[in-house]
Amino acid sequence: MKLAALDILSFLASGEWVSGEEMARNLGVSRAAVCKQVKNLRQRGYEISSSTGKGYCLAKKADLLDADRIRCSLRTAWLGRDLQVRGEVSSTNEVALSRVSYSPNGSVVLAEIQTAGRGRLSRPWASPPGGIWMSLILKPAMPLSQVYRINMAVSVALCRVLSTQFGLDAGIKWPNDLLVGQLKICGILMEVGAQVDRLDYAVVGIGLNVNNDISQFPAEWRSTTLAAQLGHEIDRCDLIARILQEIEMAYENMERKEIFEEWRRRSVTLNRQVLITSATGDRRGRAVDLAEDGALILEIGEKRERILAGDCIHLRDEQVVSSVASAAGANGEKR
Ligand code: BT5
Repeated sequence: MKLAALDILSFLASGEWVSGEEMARNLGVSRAAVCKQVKNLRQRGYEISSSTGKGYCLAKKADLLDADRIRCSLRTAWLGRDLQVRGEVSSTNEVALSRVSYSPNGSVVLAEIQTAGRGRLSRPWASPPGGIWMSLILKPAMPLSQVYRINMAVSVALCRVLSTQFGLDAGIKWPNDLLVGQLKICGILMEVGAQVDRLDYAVVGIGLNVNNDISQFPAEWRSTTLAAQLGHEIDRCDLIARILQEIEMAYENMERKEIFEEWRRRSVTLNRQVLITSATGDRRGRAVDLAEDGALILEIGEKRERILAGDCIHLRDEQVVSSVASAAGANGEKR
């Protein structure tokens, strides 16, 4: 058998002392092979203590993205089974797009740092170390017109993780930002390829602030991180595995009405006064409903309008009383 670092890691994951001899015996390899993989793990940043008589102990789980550690916790059938972890890339979406033609459905690209992380409309996405910057390659057999279902499934899945795993009051700001309170913790960027009306692929980029430093982010971004919300750092490898599991579940049910209903229920945009900016101009009104195809139903005076795409700014009540859209640009709860 060829020994992999993952085999050793699964023994050490408990944080208990494990003897080299025990690992070697269980894995059917030599002590020297165990030693070599321990060295390999140390080079990857794991702090592994060793003691004569006791063996090895994973001293502290390093906050490093590691494909093997993610695989140790991964419970999915297909999502993330093809997993790439990179150090520094321009953008994981860009890497995923360059691999899309030969990658299987469910492939995932992750990076510690993005130097040119992007949001919608080519806006920048700040991606220092410590966050989860991840792109999923999905190839569903569906018409292009149904692509909004992927958006809904992914944002619902992420929201479930934040609320059930961490007890956070997370909500979805239309169309698919995740907020905790009024602060942006996560953004999603979907880039698709299609032929006529048939979807070839969707690359879904997820940017989740976890342990990363946001002190240098402009205040108007109104951002937060999981660590700031919880008061302690989070093991990103376990979290990635959990997120992929929730996404796989929601994705497999994305044609069901329940996903839409949950997306609607988790909306923090519904019933708010909003300013929508889009290529066709600005609209200001009350978000009175969300339609099954993801459209925002805006009530403007006596009229109702369906908004399919655009940027959404939540307005504070005093801005509703006062007038003009310019106030929203400067002082609106921008995210
Ligand atoms: C988004 O765009 O929210 C989608 C962000 C998707 C990022 C992921 S990371 C993995 C993958 N690879 C990529 O290159 N991208 C995806 P949008 O709604 O346009 O929001 C962008 C705006 O959010 C910026 O203009 C800033 O105001 C703000 N922002 C930038 N970085 C942020 C961060 N780390 N946390 C919170 N807000 C941020």
